[in-house]
Amino acid sequence: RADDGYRLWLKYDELPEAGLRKAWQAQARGIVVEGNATPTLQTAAHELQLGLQGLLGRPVPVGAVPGGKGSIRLRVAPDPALGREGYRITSQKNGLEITGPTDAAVLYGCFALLRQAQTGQLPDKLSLSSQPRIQYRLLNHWDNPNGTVERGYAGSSIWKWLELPERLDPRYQDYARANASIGINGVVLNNVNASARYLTAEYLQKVAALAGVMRPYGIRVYLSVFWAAPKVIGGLPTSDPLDPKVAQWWKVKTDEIYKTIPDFGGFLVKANSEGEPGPQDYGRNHADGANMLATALGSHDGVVMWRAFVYKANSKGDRFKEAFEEFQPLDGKFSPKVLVQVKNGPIDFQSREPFHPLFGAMPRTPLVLEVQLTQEYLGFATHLVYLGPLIKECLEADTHSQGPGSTVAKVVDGTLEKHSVSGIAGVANIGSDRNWTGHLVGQANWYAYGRLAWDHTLSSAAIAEEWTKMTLTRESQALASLLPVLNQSRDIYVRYTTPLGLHHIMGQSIHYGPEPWLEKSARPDWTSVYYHKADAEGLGFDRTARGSNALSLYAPGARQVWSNPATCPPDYLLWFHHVGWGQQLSTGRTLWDELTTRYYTGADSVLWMQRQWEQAKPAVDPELHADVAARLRIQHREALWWRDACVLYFQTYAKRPIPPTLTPPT
Ligand code: GCW
Repeated sequence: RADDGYRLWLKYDELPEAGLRKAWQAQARGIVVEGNATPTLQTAAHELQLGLQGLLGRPVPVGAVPGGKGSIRLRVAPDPALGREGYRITSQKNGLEITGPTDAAVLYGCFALLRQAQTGQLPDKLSLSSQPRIQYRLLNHWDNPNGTVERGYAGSSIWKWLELPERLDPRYQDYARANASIGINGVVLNNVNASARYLTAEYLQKVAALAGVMRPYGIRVYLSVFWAAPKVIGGLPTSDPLDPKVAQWWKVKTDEIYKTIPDFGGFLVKANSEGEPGPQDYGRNHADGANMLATALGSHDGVVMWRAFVYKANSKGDRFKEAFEEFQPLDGKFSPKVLVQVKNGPIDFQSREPFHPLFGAMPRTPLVLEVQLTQEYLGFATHLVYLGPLIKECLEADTHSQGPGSTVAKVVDGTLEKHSVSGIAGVANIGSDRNWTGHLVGQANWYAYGRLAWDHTLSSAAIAEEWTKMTLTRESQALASLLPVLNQSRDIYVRYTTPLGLHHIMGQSIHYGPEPWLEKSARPDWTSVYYHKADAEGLGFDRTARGSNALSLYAPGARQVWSNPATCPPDYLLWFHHVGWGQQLSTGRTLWDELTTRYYTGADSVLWMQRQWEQAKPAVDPELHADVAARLRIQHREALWWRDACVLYFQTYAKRPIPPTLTPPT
């Protein structure tokens, strides 16, 4: 029986082990919803039923169980220890009970229970509780009204705008179910390079129809707004945030939105970046813009997420510093309904970046962490790259803003700076491909993002294991082959594309494949030479005091880790230093030898990934296995392309031979 990947990690095939199945059957003879059966509780019961029936291979009715024994009870009950969305699963005399302070919490508990069964745990003496550490856990879609997806590699948009609001594609519900199963509670439907169209009455009806599908799954919809909407669709001569007519237009528009979508989540804004309009067009700043929208939201339960990804042509500056310079001085100036959304690193979703210097530097502003699940710079849908380690690396980075241990995670979850709101955003990798994400392992990235948004203390490896067991196999030998592939894939990708802290040397505008030689572009910071700075002496961007001094943006404790080239971890070296080709590194090799070694061993590691994948073949669905195996062959071809392009190009500066150990005789 072939699998096309559509079901994601929610597979619910019958548990193969009779003992395990029996144990669960005894605990799951029926499902009882106690109290008021809200749409979300009904959804919870339905999802639990669907999952258990598949896993146990027999009907699990919703309703009272004769004799009472072996029922799973769903109950909303106040529980101060659980926040708003936390759940508790307990074993009681008559069976299992799933409780939480809200119906959405109970829904999360149902999916957690299913995960236990799917990953092969026994139901006996279950006692589990968990609550999310971050409040707003969002996916950001970069989807356009015409069905294209900016930086999307899995087909076209899943939102069929021309069919809405009348026709609801069944896929919307499957999307909502997948998100709810990992605790995602908000979805920005459209691209941050936004069309004003979404704010028209016509489109708000369509948005409302989608919101109706998401609502029972505890998911709210949000919109990205086009800053000049008051001009484009409002007929005003300006979109100056301090113009009372503009503010009034947004107020009226916001009220209209809430009339149409009562639980609307709020606005996401990209302003004055990459040519988008914004408050600076009128001499105002980001806080003026964000606060005006916050005022328009008024007493509605919604927020403004204002992006800090801003940069413009700046021939003398260092793009690394731009967002910091524009935003850090505004700390304390944003109204309470505003969160500032910051990418994980200062440049743009590179395969490895130092954490963004704004984390820890805006203690009076809640900062949303934005990570990118769509693999714009990480090989689109042809490279197997599990992003758990990348996201964790950022979350665990120590900003030192309030002494050691001031991690990005603690900034983002609000505990370090005592914020009552917190948020995280993942740029979605979802499209109309049957398997949703193009590359099967893209599903793992969607999954890992949700799990980390819920609980950033989970380990990336544990999440990979969960996902693999739910999606591919629970067979232990196969797991032993597959898990190292996932866990090492990101490091391998870095090695054959941008080792040692190289960044932004990919193909221009498409962002695919290597183009380190790019010297001319519309703007200097859209070239490659701007970033790698290769010359006869060496390689890398000097961001010390002798160079752009971007290092000074970090708190002393964090800065110290990177400031000395002799002690800077090699993975970050060329982010901060211009290093001589013959310079001996802490690895024992010269820069040139280390660079070439990483390119060569990185590309070779893709062959290792292929062998590992092959070993798991008997335990994995043939269709899924073949699809990934084919993509791994593309990945190897492209790893060689990266390796040869970069090594040969840098060699024109280094003028050194490729170490003979790396080029075995053919
Ligand atoms: O990563 C870059 C992309 C743009 C994107 C921009 C952003 C949506 O190349 O396509 O635009 O970032 O994050 O705003």
